[in-house]
Amino acid sequence: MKFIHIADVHLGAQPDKEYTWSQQRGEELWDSFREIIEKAKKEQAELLLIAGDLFHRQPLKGELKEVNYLFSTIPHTQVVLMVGNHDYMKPDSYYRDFPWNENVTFFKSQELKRVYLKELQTYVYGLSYHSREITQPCYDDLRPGGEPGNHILLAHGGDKNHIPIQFGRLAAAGFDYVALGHIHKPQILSENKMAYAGALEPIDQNDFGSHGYVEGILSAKGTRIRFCPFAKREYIPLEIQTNEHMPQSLLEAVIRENIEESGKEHTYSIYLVGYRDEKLRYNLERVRHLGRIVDVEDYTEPALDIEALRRQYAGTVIGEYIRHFPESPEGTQLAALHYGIQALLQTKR
Ligand SMILES: [Mn+2]
Repeated sequence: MKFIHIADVHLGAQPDKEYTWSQQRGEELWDSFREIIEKAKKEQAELLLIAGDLFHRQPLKGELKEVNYLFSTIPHTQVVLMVGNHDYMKPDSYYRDFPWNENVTFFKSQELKRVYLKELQTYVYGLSYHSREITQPCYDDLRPGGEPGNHILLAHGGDKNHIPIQFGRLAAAGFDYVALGHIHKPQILSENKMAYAGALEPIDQNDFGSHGYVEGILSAKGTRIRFCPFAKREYIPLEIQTNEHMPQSLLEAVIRENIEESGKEHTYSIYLVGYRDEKLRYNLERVRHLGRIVDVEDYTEPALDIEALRRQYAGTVIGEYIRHFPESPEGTQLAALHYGIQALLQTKR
């Protein structure tokens, strides 16, 4: 049996608020979800597992209708859905009595339940969040039943306030697969047994790295899973090494080049590290306009004018210190010279 496991789609989120592309990014979350449905159809996945936080907040009725319509376009795929801490089931939530399409199984209760998907000879275990936080470790003592067939756990959480999980114990519980949601970074926690699919698309600037879904096959030989990158964009931290011979224009050229190389579609946080000309302060506002940039931080230090210091402090401890370095030091020697002089100047003060 072929399955697709997704989580944390966060429909309704508006990533990168205050940036010009924010609204478009919100649309992209929907596009990606639609494309996953297409994928399930094309790949003839028999099971689509959605491990919570499909929505970023309470879904509107129209949004549930849209999602349900999409599910109806894959009638040969069984969809199993739970809600997470973001879209948790409020007393007046539209989730409560929404009439799902017949290929959709929805975990309504906060108590752990088990459903049997007859055509797939598969039991799926799960619950839904009825509050923003659940601090009880609901999954730790869970064991699959002994009936023949596949036994899958669909779960959301894994931190202190969202169902803490003892991962080693859960991996050994005996499930054929544990499909996890909540942590946005995709990670296979137990080979072919247990994984966070991660957010389908990265949602905020700390969701670094590749995002997508988990694809798996359950057979008599056991379970096989792999992570498939799928997201349209990534958040990339970009460290730019500066030096005192790098004026603003050159800095901008270097950043532009880096962005072109890694992909203009991605969203960047830029960190400037190294030395800069003593008199220069980089214009970070200009840097912000070089691409999809959400953060620029300047950690550069002014390069000292060694020649001037050598003259000024001739015959003193500082002059002596400088004398021990070659004429034009590089790399660690240069760093040692700078840190040393700065320390000595500080002591002097
Ligand atoms: Mn969550």
